[in-house]
Amino acid sequence: MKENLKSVDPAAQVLLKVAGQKHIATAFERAEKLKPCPIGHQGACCKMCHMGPCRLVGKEEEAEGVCGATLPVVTARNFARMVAAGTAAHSDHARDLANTLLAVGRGEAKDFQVKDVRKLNRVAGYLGVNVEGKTVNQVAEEVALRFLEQFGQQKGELAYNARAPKKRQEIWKKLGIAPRAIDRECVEMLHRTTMGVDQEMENIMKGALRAALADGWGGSMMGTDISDILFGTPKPVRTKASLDVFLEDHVNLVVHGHEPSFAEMLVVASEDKEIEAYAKSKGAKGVKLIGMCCTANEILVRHGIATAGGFLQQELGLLTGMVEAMVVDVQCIMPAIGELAKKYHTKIVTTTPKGKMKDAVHIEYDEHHALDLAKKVVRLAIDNFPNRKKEGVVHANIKPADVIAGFSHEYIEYMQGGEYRGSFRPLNDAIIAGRIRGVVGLAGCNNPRISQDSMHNFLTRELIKNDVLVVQTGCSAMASAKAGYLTPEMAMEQAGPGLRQVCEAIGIPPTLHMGSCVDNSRILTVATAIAMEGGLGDDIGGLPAVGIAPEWMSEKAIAIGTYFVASGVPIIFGAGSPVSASKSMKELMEKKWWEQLNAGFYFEEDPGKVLELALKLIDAAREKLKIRKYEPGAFGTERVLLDMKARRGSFATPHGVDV
Ligand code: BF8
Repeated sequence: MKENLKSVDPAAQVLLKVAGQKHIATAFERAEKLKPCPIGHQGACCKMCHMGPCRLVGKEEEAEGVCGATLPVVTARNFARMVAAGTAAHSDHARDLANTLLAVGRGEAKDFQVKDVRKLNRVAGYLGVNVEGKTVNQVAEEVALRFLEQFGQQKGELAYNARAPKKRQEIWKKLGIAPRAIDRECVEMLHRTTMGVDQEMENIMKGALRAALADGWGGSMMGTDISDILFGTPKPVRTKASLDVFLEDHVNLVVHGHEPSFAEMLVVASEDKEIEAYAKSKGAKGVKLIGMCCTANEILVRHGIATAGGFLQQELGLLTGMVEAMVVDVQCIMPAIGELAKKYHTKIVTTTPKGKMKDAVHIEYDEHHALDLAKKVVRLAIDNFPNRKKEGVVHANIKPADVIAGFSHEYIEYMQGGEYRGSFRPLNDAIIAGRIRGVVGLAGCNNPRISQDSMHNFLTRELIKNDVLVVQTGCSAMASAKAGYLTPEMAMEQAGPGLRQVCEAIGIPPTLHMGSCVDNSRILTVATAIAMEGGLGDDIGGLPAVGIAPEWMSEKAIAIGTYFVASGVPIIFGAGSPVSASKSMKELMEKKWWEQLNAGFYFEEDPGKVLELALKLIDAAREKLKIRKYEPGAFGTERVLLDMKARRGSFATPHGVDV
């Protein structure tokens, strides 16, 4: 690992050099100049009231703030609030989607239709909505209303809790952490962590587990399902990933953020014939839509739209001087892009009342007039094309990597038996036989305090080499995409022989891009399917599976990590621990949670140790399941490289389209 570099992405390195030459500071330099506050970094700063903030760093567990709150209570409260915020972010995203589905069902959002009726009907089943004798739109309306109830219902539990294995549901009930309603869990967590309410570390963390589950099996799972219903369930598509996807002779329009609805319409608008003609009238050959962050993942897995990368690429993208407009909505949008854009001709367009930015153009998105608004934004970008300064254009001149992405739960199932006999049997058998050692969900952000992509790339490479199937989402998937690990050719070359054989037989690459961060819920669905298939226990807890977020930075990542642990998947986070101030918290998360949840939450910054721990946890799970001990190289060593041309049929989609 080249940790001394700010980024291991060669295109990012070129743009960082350009930033230096132009004396433009980016997050990379700001992170160098501004060291993290050591007190807050460890979770030891309490600012829940105005008697403080009380700084408890370096103190014993018994150290108290003015009110008497101890170090474990303070760190637990800080952690729980991160979970609540992360859950709120994913779930508010889902709420907007549910309202869009409602508008579609009622015929009020004419530019959208239900694209996956089969998924709508399956979801209706989960929610207890009878579909007999109803039109697609009537079902969509009822499903949307049922989804909206999940936020504020005053009785019962979340409907999707029932999608988890029975054993897991019993664990949640026994511990009192089965989520009831999404808003309720977020509100209760904020209440309980305010001054003078919950004074017991373990109880606070139980609340955090419940709030996190309201994200994983609530907001995030709803977000994924509604997006699939409205915009289509992903199946493999081929595209490109790099800071070099901008085209000099095109209008470059970047869509950045998280919610997919407006992005879907921008895809339609940018391909419109009239729009193309308008672009030509301004001297461009057409409009190039480019994704960034999780919106990129959404339109990448459904439409094969190229991505400029993840969180740390947003400033670097603008430094190419080729971005006519960057359309943003919510989450992970750096305020710094506003000032940076002013140094170029780039227009930043905000689209939601929830997220405005000084000096940005505000064009508010409304699903009732989605396509008209999308065309308005694309025209704004086109009008800005003549303002691009030719002399300011920078190409990284690094060939963009090919990417194959779009591995939904449905597609993985389809690949293991076809349209009518899809199952997880082949995957389970391969794990039982030891061909596949285990599964790792590699997810989460980039963080400028870590050499960009270094840990993601190192772990991807080493895990597949060790016969571990890697499933990826969010900025982690972007890191693999840019490094070329999402092409079967390259990944197969690096994969261990057992994993390679299985991937060859099933027709999937060893690194599967499953979507955006809300799509971590797809991993929960896959884990449930593996548990229910048989032969590997009857719960998610105990599977030879681990989740890793090696370069995390967002509260959303903390919520995700926590819901995975609550669901039975051990989790390892790099980039420092936000609870390191308290030994009791470490003890709870690494040990006691194993007794209660059959999983633990670890923080480990050393990449080699992260790998070692992940493999150790996988091997321990194998031993407990009494399945064959993993032996490296037991399944032959010949390098069977996947020839994409010869293998084209392997990536046939359920609808018969090759990629
Ligand atoms: O939700 S991985 S930096 S972009 S928070 Fe943000 Fe982290 Fe990227 Fe998407 Ni997820």
